[in-house]
Amino acid sequence: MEGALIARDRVGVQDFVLLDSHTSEAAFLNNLRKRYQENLIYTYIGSLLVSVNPYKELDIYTVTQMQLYRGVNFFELPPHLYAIADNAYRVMCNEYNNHFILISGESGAGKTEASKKILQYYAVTCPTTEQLQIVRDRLLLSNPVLEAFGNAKTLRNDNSSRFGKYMDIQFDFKGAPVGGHILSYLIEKSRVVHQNHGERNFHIFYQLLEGADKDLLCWLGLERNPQKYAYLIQGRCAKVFSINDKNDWKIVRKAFSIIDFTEKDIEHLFGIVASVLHLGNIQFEEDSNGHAIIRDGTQIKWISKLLGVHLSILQEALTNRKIEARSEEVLSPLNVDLAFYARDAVAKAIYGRTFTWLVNKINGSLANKVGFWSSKTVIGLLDIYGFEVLDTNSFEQFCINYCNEKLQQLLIEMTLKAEQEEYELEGIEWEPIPYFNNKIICDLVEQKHKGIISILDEECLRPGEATDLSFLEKLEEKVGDHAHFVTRKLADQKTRKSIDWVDFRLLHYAGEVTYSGIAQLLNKAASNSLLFLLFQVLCNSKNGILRDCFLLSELDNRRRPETVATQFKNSLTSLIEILVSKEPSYVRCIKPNENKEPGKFDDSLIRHQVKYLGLMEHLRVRRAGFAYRRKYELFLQRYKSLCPATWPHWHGPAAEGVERLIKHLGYKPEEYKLGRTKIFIRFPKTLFATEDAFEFRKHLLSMFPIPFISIK
Ligand code: AOV
Ligand code: MG
Repeated sequence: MEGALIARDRVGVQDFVLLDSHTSEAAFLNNLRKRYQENLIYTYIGSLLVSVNPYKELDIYTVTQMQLYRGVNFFELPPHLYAIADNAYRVMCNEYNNHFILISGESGAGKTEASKKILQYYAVTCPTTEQLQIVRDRLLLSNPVLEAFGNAKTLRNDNSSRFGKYMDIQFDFKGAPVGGHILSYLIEKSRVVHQNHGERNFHIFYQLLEGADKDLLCWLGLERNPQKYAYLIQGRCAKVFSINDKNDWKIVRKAFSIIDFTEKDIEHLFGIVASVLHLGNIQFEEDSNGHAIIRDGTQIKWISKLLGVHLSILQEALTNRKIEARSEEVLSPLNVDLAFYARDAVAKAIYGRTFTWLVNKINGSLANKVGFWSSKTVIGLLDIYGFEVLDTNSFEQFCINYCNEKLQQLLIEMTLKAEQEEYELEGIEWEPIPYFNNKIICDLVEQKHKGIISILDEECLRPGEATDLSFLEKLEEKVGDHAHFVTRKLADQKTRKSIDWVDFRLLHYAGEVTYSGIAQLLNKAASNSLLFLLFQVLCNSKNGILRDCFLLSELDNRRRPETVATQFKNSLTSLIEILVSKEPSYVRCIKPNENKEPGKFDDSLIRHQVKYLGLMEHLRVRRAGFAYRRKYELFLQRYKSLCPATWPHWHGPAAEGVERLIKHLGYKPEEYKLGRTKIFIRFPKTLFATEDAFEFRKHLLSMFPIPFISIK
C-alpha cells in the first residue's frame, strides 16, 4: 500500500478525475509535470486524452505495445493514444456507428504525430487480407507525400502542417480497413513565394534538390544548391538539423509508386515543382516606357519546356494584362511591380491547385476497390493546423485561427454544453459548471452580414477602391464595440498595447492576435484581370496535371466567384456537419516549451494552454458527471442475456427492464442514475464488469447453447 502511494506520488495519477485534492489548477499542473518528468506524456480526463509533446523518441509505440492495447478495456492500461484508437474501433465494430478522433492543440503540440500513430495502430492491429494489404500501405504512405507538399519548417515546428486534413478510414463489416478518403483545407500558398526569417518553403523543394539524381535535376534545369533559388532563400535556413531531406525524398519516391502514380504523373509533377522555382528566379526590369520586361530569358525557356507552353505567349502573359476597351480586348503592359505581383500570384495558384490535384489523386488510389457495399463504417482523423501567432499575421493566420475557434466551439458544444444540457433534459440532479463559450468569437468572424468575413466580402466587391484602411473603417463601424475586437482606437483602453492604423486585433479563445494586410491580399477582382493571360497559358499547357487544374471554362465564367474567405467558411461548415454526425473521441495536445526541447516543462506556457483548452472545466464536469450513458433500449438489447428476467425477451418498458437487469447485476446506488430515456453510469469500471460478463456469456453460449447461466 505504502509502495503504491510512493509510486503515485512520483508518477501522479493517470486520470485527473482521480486527483485527491480539489480540482485546482495547481494540482492539475503538478500531476501533468510529475508524469511528464517520468516520460508519461499521456493522462486522461475521463475518456479525453491529454498529451504533452515529449520532443524525444519514446519506446511506447512498438508493435508489442500496440498488441497490448488491442481489445483491452480503456482504463486497464496506462493512458495511450492506442487506447483511444482501440476504444473508437471497438465501439464502431460493436455498435456499427461512425467515429471521429479530434486532435487539437496549438502549433507544435503534437497533433500530426498523434494522427500518424493512430493510423499506424489501425494498420498494424486491424484484420487484413492479402488483397487489402495494398490499402494499408497506401493509407500509411499517403502521409509522407502530403507532408512533403503540405508541411514546412516554421519557427514553431520543424514539420508544421500548412494545410488542414480530415481523413476517413473506411472499414468493412469484419473491421478490416478497405479504403480511405481525405479532405484538405486551405493550404498556405503564400509560403511558396515568401518565408519569414527562420522558416522554409514546403519540404518538397528541398527534398527534390537534395535527393534527386543528377539526371533528373539536369532534365528539370535545376542546380542542387537551394541558395540559387529566390523562393528558397528568404528564411535563410535551407538546411534544418532535424530534417533529412535526402532520406525523405526516398520515402516520397517509394510512396509515389505504391500510391499508383504513373511515370508521366511524376514527370509532370516535378516539372511543376521545378517551374515554380524557375518562376521565382525571373527578374523584371523597366524599359524606356516604364513597362516591365524580363531581364534574362533562361528561366522562361525552362518553364516553357517543363510545362509545355509556348515561349513567346508565356513571355507576353508575364508582362501584360488583358483589358476591355470599347468592347474590345486589348493587351496592356504591366509595370515592374505588377509583373512581380502577377509572377508570385501565378506561382501560388499553380502550387495550390497542384496540391489539390495531389489530394484527389491519392483519394483515387485510396478509394475502396473491394466494393462499395463492403464499406460499413468509418473512423475520421482530424489533424488541422494549430492556433498560431506570428510577428506578422495575415489572411492565412486569420483562417487558421478561425478554424481553431470552430473546432474549440465544436468541442464545447459536444462536451461541456451537451453533457450539462443532457443531465438537465434527463432530469438528473446537476449543479451547472460555468465555462467560457467561444461562440461569441465564431459569430464575430462568420455571422451573415455582420461578421468580419461578410465585411471582407463586401470590400472585395469594390475592386481598386477597397484598401486595408477602408476595410478597417467598415469593421470599426460594424463590429467596433464587440468585446473580442480591438482596433487602434480602442487598443489602449482594452489591452494597453498600441497597434497600427491598418491592423485589427482579435481576442481569440487561445490569445490575442493582431492581423494586418488582409483586405489588400484579397483584392481578388483586380488580380483576376491581372492573371487572365497567365491562366489562359496554363489551360493550354501540355502538362497533364495543369490541364486538370486550370480549366478554360473557368475563364469563360463571368459569374463572380466566391471569395477565398467565404469558401473557407463554407468548407468548415461542411466539416463540422461531417463531424457532428459521428461519435467523438478527443485528444488535446499540449506544447511543453517554445524551444522544442525534450524534458522542459514550462509552467506558464502550459498553464495558459490548460486554461484556454478548457481542461479544468472538463475535469469538473467529468468528476461530477457520468462516464457512460446509453438509451435504455440499446443498453437492454446488449446486456439482456445477463438476467433471467430480461432474457431472451423483455416485454415491458425498456426502462423497467434495465432496472431489473442492473438490480440483478448488483449495481450500487452511487454507481448509476436513471434518467428519462437513458441509464447513466458513473464509473467506467462498473460498465467494464458488465461488458466482461457479457463477453463471457457470449463465449459460453457459443460453446453450450443452453437457456441461461447466471453470472454476476
Ligand atoms: P503539430 O502538428 O501539433 O503542429 P507535430 O505533430 O508536427 O505538431 O509535432 C511537432 C514535433 O514534435 C514533431 O516533429 C516531433 O519532433 C515532436 N513530437 C510530437 N509528438 C511526439 C511524440 N509523441 N513523440 C516524439 N516526438 C513528438 V502544426 O502542424 O505546426 O499545428 O501546424
Ligand atoms: Mg501538424
